[in-house]
Amino acid sequence: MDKLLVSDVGRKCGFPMNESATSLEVLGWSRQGIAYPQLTDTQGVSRVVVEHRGAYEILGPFGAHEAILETASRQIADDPTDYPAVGDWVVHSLEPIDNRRVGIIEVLPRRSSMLRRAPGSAPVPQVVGANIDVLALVVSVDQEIDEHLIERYLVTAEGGNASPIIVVNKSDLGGAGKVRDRLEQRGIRCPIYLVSAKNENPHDQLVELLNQGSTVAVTGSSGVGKSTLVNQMVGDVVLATGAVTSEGSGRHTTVRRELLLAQGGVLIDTPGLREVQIWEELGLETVFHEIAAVATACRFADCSHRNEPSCAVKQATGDGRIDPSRLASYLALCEELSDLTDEIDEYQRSQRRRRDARQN
Ligand SMILES: Nc1nc2c(ncn2[C@@H]2O[C@H](COP(=O)(O)OP(=O)(O)O)[C@@H](O)[C@H]2O)c(=O)[nH]1
Ligand SMILES: [Mg+2]
Repeated sequence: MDKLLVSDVGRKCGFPMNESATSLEVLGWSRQGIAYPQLTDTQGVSRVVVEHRGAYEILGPFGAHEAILETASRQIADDPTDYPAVGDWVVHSLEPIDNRRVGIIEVLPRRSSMLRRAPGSAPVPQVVGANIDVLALVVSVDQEIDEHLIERYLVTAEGGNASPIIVVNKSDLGGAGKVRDRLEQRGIRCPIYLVSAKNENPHDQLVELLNQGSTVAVTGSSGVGKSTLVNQMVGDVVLATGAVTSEGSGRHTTVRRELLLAQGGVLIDTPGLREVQIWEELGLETVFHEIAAVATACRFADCSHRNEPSCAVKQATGDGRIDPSRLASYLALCEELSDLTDEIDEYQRSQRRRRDARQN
């Protein structure tokens, strides 16, 4: 593991070590099972902690730096998901490539990625969080629990290869057990923790999770207590180093880090994660396990569970084995995905037409 700590490479290059130097281990590397890349003497590996428009803050064995994409990697990045996102591990130059920012040469293959539709009219995906081990969806006892929204998050997590958990916050107000019972009765199978972010001590199971070196992304609606929870987990010591200063335009701007070290692990709190829109159907079967199990008995393999004859899912809903509200939630997500597929097809056709027109 020595190789991953502040290494001889930096010293050899005379690269100024800044005091934020953080080992990859501390940044959550070891749980991720990503192969360490071949590096030259003038390259390092760091993790993206904040993404700005076209620029990044990275943290690693060589300290905290502002970074931009190398020209060569900018040319490779023709798919929006090729660009670095918060949580990514990147290979970068040790020396600045303009007079202050280091250059990102490569984004290492991701173990997981949280996708949403990119802002703007084109139906293209955007990575809002990368290499997340656990997606913690926070709900609270003093806000209406929206099961459809919860299921949407669960599908996004499962589809992106992160393990979901549900955190029922503000348990000090009472009624948290009831929320858990309701979710479990509905058929939601992921771990559900009852916590109070206002407690002096953070919740044992969350601490345990971070202690294993996990990267945990926190998401949920406004007001459920995400910020309070993150502060509770992070504690004062790390918060003090939680801001990076950049001397960009001659004045000091404090940048909010979206990736924080906490309890031996890593917490990610990106605003983009709060507007997830499902992008792929991968997680549907896992989240709606009871529907998937029954659907194998439908007469048609591509049964949409709407009007087809001999639909086992409709039958199971009729005789109470499947909750009609779960089916509604499932069908709504299927319809959204099918609309998205149509939109992507149309978009790609128009792109092709435009390309052909240019060539003629
Ligand atoms: N009673 C109680 N209030 C909480 C708890 N966690 C957060 N709050 C309060 O809920 C409000 C919203 O919290 P905040 O962290 O800003 O929510 P966010 O929008 O999800 O980041 C604030 O007034 C917090 O003090 C909790 O565990 N118990
Ligand atoms: Mg907040």
